[in-house]
Amino acid sequence: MPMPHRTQRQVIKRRLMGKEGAERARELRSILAELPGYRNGPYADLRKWVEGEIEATRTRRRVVHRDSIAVRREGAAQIALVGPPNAGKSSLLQALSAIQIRTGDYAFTTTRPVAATTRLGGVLVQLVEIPGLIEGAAEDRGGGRALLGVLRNADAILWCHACDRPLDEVETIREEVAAAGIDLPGVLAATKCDEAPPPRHPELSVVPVSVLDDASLDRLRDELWALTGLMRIYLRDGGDPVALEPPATVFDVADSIHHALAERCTGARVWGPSARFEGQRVGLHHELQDGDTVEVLDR
Ligand SMILES: Nc1nc2c(ncn2[C@@H]2O[C@H](COP(=O)(O)OP(=O)(O)OP(=O)(O)O)[C@@H](O)[C@H]2O)c(=O)[nH]1
Ligand SMILES: [Mg+2]
Repeated sequence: MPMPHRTQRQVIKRRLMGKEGAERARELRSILAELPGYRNGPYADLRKWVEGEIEATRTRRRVVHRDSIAVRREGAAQIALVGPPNAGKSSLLQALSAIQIRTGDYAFTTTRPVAATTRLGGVLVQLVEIPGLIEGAAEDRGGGRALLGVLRNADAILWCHACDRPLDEVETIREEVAAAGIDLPGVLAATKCDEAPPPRHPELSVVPVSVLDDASLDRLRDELWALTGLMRIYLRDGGDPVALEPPATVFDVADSIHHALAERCTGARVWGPSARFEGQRVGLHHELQDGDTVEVLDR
């Protein structure tokens, strides 16, 4: 038995208090997932309101704040590479994308955020190296505020830590990021793992990686995809998959291709994890899973 919708609205507002950007969008999505799926009445209105808020949050996130360094968003998600100087951030960025960027065996080779897109299982995702975060960054040391401003707009963080360095170095930076009120999902890339064994981390899952080892880079790609929290839906007629935020239905897939298709769509045939059998005929509101293949049916 769901709680009265008025109480529910207050609870929702309280949950959103003080949350902005990616964090707010995440909270809104989990609220949406918890709401009962009534089509009419006050609960349907509440759903509509939450959906509107998700859209508004998304738009706000694309507008870069004035005192931050602008990074134009591209692709289905944005993942920031954050770590101490010389941790191998630029080298990773280069290994995962097609860009040429300066790397160097000294600190602060990179002075401004550098963005590049990478393809993760057919979906474009943007990676951004956030350079030069140092102790005191949250109080604007080393121009930290502008850099943290860029980081605030990201969807997730790849913490970069060289295996041959003490873990404290990356922890100091994690503290600065936390002090700035930024709380994003993340994993730890244990870089230069050809030089020293990877560390354990009490909270973060650790991905050992070396730019000299392609297999380690492939594993990192898988972790990065998981970090986006998105799902890939393949289309029966081929081409790149579409990336959607879960939970996503057949309707959402049709809508992401074309609004007009969503209006005409009557359901789909589905192959993959969400199908009970190959080519199962499902309705508009069938919930899809990462890796499904869909043939949208229309009138
Ligand atoms: N052995 C080894 N060396 C690496 C690896 N990745 C990076 N390096 C070296 O580490 C040094 C620093 O690499 P960068 O990619 O410039 O590091 P960064 O984190 O971008 O550094 P800043 O921009 O100065 O903060 C360079 O000399 C790289 O060649 C790796 O996987 N293995
Ligand atoms: Mg660099």
